[in-house]
Amino acid sequence: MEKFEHEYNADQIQVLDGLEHVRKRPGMYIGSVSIRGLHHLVYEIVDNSVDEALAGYCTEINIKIEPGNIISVKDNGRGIPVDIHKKTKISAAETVYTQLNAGGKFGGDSGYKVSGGLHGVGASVVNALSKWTEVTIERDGGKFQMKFERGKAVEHLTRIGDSDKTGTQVRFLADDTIFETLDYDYETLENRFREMAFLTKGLRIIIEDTRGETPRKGDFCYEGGLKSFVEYLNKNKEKLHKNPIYIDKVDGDVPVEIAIQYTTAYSENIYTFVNNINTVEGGTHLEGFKRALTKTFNDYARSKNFLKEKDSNLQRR
Ligand code: 0RA
Repeated sequence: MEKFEHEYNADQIQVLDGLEHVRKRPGMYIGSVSIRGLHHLVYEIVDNSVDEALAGYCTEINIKIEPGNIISVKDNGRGIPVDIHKKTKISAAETVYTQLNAGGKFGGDSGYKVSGGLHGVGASVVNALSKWTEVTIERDGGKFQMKFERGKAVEHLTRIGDSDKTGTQVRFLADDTIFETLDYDYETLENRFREMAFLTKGLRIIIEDTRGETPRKGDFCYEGGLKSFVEYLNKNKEKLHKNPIYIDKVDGDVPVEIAIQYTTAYSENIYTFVNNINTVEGGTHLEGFKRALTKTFNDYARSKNFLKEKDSNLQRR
């Protein structure tokens, strides 16, 4: 294959420095180069599609683990913009995949972003840590494609055909000189994407593993959002009431979603998420919620005289 010779200007040198640093210190960008870091690559790419869903333009995300541990993530969003920057002559799409942090520049104002990831740095980090990356975009009546090797463009964005659809597909092979293993654990990914589907009401996420003899597949779409999540978590438990208590509200510019169901279990299970990220150590959001819930119970108990004047308040755990 013939490769482009091209001279780099100052901005592009900065770009190369950035991606080279990602390859030199991958842990700083994805936490580790163990299987956790490997899975992180997939989450970063899927987060971009989830952002497009949260902006209201994407209804379905298809994730595939292909033979050879190639990952494919395809969405039916608007497609990453393909227009060419006048000065740099580089497409917006290529910029997203080669500039650390460029994601937000193009995706920032498209509705509210509540997906986690590494705040838009995802795509270029994944690109830098992949042996190759291939991005296919459908929009504006065309099908466009670009290819990278270890973060560097080997084929700039080119129109390869017509299309009446819109969307983005990313395929990548993680770099085995960086990662300890390329052997994705299907169940880990499936659990994460089931959870993502619960957290993004109405979004359909399909994951397929076609590496082995018997392909595996998960197809997740929950119109009930967190209510469905709680029903799933409690499916084998004895419930004290049939329907979870469910709140889905926007307060100012803060969307809040809560689902609660009491069971006969002795231990409680509380999961909290902020911007789609599991906040395993809790935080002020959980603290405030618990305090408000306890106060509500106490106020109610007193107003109904379940708690007499001499009684002390119900205490939270
Ligand atoms: C910014 C603007 C527009 C689309 C996107 C970002 C976008 C990025 C990703 C990454 C993965 N899938 C994506 N889908 C969309 C569209 C702007 C417009 O059409 O007006």
